[in-house]
Amino acid sequence: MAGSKYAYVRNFELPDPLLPGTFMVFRLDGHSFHRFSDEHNFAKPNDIRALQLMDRAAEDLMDQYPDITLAFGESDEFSFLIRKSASLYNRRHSKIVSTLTSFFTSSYVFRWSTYFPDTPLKYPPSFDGRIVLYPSEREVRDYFSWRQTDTHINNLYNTVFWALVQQGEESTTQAHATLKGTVSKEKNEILFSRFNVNYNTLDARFRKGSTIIREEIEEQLAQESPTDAPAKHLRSRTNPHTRTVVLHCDIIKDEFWDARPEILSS
Ligand code: DGT
Ligand code: MG
Ligand code: MG
Ligand code: MG
Ligand code: MG
Repeated sequence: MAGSKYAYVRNFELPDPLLPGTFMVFRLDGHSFHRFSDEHNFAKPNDIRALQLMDRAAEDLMDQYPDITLAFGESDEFSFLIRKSASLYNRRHSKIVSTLTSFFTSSYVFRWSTYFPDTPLKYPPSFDGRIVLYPSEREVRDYFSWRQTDTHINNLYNTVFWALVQQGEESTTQAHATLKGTVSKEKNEILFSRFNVNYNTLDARFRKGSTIIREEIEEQLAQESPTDAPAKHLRSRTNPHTRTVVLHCDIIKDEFWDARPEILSS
């Protein structure tokens, strides 16, 4: 079948395969959510509705793409681990990034009113997406440790900052100055001595972010550990034998990974 005389332009579309046999980490992040969170009156420092909506969109994405074995989210971002053997869209880079980013975004909008029943969307939110390839389990572990450490650093800062502003009656400029150069221990001390808050007793969702795993339904019931305290179980729409579970637990230490070898195994 001969194409039209214009069809040669197709040759300018170059293949963009991702290296086989490597872990893909797909991360998306809300575009200009500083503004979006202001315009939609997100609570400071953490809006539970906004965080739960992010978790829900991430669960929708995991349900749609069985190659995702793990997700981790904080603030306006989510990271997804795609198994190294995945042949998803023939590992075409743009196809994967654009389709997954689009699906997450439309789920976020689709479910908005469930989490924000009294707050109409003022304009369409968008997310950026990227994929980074990692050759071994070590880098994947370190990647997720990096994100959870970031969650801790940001949340501690934001918690003290908004306590100084909302309860300490400091201006935002003063609060920034108060915190400038302080280490974690000093931030914890400010929270405790001035606001009677023990940081370690704050909601684990805020301190540890959201980790989403996939579990077999029967097995999971038998193995449920009280320390994991699953916040929610969502039965898969695409595979009725599994469900996603949102956890707010440590993923830096070995324990989490040792208990779930399937996350990294294929
Ligand atoms: P970007 O990602 O470069 O397009 O710019 P932003 O503005 O999205 O910046 P980013 O991603 O570094 O920081 C996330 C912003 O989202 C940050 O300004 C705080 C806001 N945000 C995220 N979650 C919450 C929340 O639960 N409550 C409030 N008040 N703001 C939040
Ligand atoms: Mg940014
Ligand atoms: Mg952002
Ligand atoms: Mg962000
Ligand atoms: Mg098409």
